[in-house]
Amino acid sequence: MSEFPKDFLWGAATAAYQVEGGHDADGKGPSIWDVYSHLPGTTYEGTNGDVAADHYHRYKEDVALMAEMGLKSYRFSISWPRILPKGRGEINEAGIKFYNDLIGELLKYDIKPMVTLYHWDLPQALQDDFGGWDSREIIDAFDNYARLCFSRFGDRVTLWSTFNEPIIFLGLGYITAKHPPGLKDPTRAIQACHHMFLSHARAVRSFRQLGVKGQIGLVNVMQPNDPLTQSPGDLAACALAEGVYTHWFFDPVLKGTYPADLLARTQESLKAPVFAPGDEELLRDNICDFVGINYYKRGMIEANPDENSYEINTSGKKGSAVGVAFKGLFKVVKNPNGNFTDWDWEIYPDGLTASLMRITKRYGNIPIYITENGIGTKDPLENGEIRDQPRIDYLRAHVKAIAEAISSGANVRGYYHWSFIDLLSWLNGYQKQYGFVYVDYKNGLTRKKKLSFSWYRKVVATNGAIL
Ligand code: BGP
Repeated sequence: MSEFPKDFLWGAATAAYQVEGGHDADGKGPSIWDVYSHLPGTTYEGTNGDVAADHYHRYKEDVALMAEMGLKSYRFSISWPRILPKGRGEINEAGIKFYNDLIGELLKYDIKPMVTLYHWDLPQALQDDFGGWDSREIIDAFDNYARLCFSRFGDRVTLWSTFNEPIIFLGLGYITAKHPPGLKDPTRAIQACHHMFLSHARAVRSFRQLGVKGQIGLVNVMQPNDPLTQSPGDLAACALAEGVYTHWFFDPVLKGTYPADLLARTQESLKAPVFAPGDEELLRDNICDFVGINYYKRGMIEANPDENSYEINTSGKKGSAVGVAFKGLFKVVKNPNGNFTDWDWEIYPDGLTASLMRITKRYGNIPIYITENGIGTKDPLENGEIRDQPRIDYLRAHVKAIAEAISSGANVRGYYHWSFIDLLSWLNGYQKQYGFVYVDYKNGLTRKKKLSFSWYRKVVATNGAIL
């Protein structure tokens, strides 16, 4: 017996910068990641996405593997500078052709495309011209880019999301200085975040004005937070973390307003976000159709009287994580009883059930897609095989956790494993692998199916019943 609805979308995901390569092929412009990853000391051992898995040139082979697996849907992102090399203005038709070909290939096998408009690779030209997310000019630029995508691909793509994980690209870009533009400025982070919400709302409005047949949503990383102890300090810190990670990022797109208490507190302490006339109405009138959640781990939260700390484990040496802490607010600490990956991410499937139920409780019967979930491991090729049993164990437990949430009333419509194929991990290089398909970087990027490939194929074929 399967808990999963009949038309449940079993899928897998990637993102343009991490998988495509072809960084300057056929007229593509540079993105902020093309530039940033080439600056010394920014990524693990200087890795970058110049070539990545070379999906740009090998998409047919990759889609054939998806078809062999029986995937119902594939989530990928469009590289903004591939189709608009300067972010606006002149269109690169070769870039449009690539996505048309990819979509055509997917549909040939009945694989439903789910498109992310922004998975972090902002055209560098927009960063140079007006400071990217810092400026309100981004709202028009993003809306024009979204309209271009809707008009060129909207006849065949029916599932769209505007942004992937705003808390990560804005938090790491503007507070912890780990992503471009590499700043430590919380006030600018909050204002940039406001521009992101407005860009999202404008794109949702355009989607409806253009009459695209389908649904549009936004993807957040979901980190359910739990207090380390029941002390009043830890409980208050945990409530704040939950507000920051969850309510701040879901309320504006699902309720059309920021959480009032947190907004007042932020405007008082940081003097941001600053609203312009019309902003409130734009958010209020453009609630989106679904939410995507990316789930990897939970957060254990403690009060933090200490200094800021932004060090994370990017080496894969277990136990080397210092942890993230925000002075006077909260600290994300290691669960003393937890089970961790080599990158110190807690493996906690119950957190996925909890996340789905928290979303359902706060936002009602909103359709939810799990847009990412997976485990980063070092998958050795041994005797020509990749026996990634930890991935299968991780997946089995997490898919069961979803079934549990569905039977308790969560409206989950699909599940996308991260990732379909091995690809670049932004700060962790190619040694942190997530795929069902192995890419042999030492041997001409040949593809090889891992053990998890056949396991997931059975999950898809039985609509989750083999669990
Ligand atoms: C999410 C991103 C993905 C992916 C994944 C795994 O935050 O949306 O792009 O990278 O996390 O993270 P990492 O590669 O850092 O292990």
